[in-house]
Amino acid sequence: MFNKILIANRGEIALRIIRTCKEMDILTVAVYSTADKDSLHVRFADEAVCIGPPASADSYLSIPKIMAAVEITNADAVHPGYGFLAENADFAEVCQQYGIKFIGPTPEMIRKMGDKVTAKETMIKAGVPVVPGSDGLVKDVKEGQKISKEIGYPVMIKATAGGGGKGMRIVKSEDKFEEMWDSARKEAKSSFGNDGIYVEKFVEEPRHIEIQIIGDQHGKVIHLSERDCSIQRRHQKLVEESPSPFMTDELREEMGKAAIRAGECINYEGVGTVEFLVDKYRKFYFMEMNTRIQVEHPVTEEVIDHDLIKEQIKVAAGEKLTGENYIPQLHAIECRINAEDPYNGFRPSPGKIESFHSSKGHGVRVDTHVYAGYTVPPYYDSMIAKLICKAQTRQECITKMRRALNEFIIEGIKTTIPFHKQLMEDKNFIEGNFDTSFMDTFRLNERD
Ligand code: MV4
Repeated sequence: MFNKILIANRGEIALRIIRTCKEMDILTVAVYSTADKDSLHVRFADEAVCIGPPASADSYLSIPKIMAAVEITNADAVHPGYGFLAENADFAEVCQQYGIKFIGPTPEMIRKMGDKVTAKETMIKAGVPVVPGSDGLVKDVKEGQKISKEIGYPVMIKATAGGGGKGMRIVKSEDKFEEMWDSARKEAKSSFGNDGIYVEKFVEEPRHIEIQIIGDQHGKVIHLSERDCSIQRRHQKLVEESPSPFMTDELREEMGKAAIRAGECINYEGVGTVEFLVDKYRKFYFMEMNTRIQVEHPVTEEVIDHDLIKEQIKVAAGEKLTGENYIPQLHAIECRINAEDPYNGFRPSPGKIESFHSSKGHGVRVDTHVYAGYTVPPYYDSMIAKLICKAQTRQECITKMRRALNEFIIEGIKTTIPFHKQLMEDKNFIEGNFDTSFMDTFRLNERD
């Protein structure tokens, strides 16, 4: 097992990783920018190293600075958390070269899944269903139009370096294709420095359902069931839950098998998520694979009663997986609490938290790094807490979430709590009647 892990991250996930390390008797090193000097991850780690000014590029995204911190503290592993360097194959490679274990998959696996066309080709080989579309990259408008005519409009233009909706366009008819193609290419070029484009059939009214997997270094891959992440806004997830209200035992069996095949075909090592689009007929299609621990991992932890960070560290240290596929026994929902004003287009609302009282009680979990008197810096992600509730049934879980939201007090800054309160009263949400377009039509009532 590792002696000392450096956590190359900040916020709630840095704290979350430190907690598990302590329970495993592993020493911890925090790294922090000057904006985070009063953060709890700095206080709770065994050691802390300042790695630079607030800008991420000069601190949490700086490979030389992180490696210098590894060197001076003599850490033998790095946990990247999510975001920042978590899916940076070059960083994983530098760790490898220095003999430091990057807690995650190999650089090759990260690269393969990071390029969407390569990922899709890999999935076809593994027998995982994918959305019908172009055979790899499309070279020009003419070829794109020819393929689109064959598969039928509407189609989606996607960037191979994409993710998070950048460089993505829906095209409804042939006469719009050229314009969409040009703008998608430009956006992909400026966002990723890569203008490789592919085309696929547009899947109507899809749900976003993802399967959590974990693989060890001995070729074993299991799945830990699904999370429904359809409640999103501009590709930012707001609420996640497990099981999906749309799931059936049969569909879980099929999607679970497909996700395991996806992992097995690349000898996947570590925790990962296979994202699928699921249409109204319950047909599912591979969308992308995330090669990291995700924000919403607690939802799975609650329904299967296992610490995923602990399992992740164990497989990274070479331990064999013992468990089998897990099926949810309870229901869990996570509400992301962001320092944003839901009444003003979810505009960021950094600043000083004057008072803070977190919800408590049976079946309530709050993962957060903030406290009364803490100042939310403007430089990073606006998520300040995750409120996770679990109960026997979805209905009870929603009822508990309403109760927990009502006792959460955060004063001094605006948060997304009022949005979550109204969502938990929404008829369509309660009935499980939603897809990824839910937020396009959801309207917040006036401030109450
Ligand atoms: C799609 C799709 C419909 N059809 N692909 C959005 C982010 C990127 N990872 C893929 N995305 C989508 N790909 C086809 N062929 C719809 C989306 C999509 C979406 C997917 C998951 C969650 C929210 C979404 C919101 C808008 C569009």
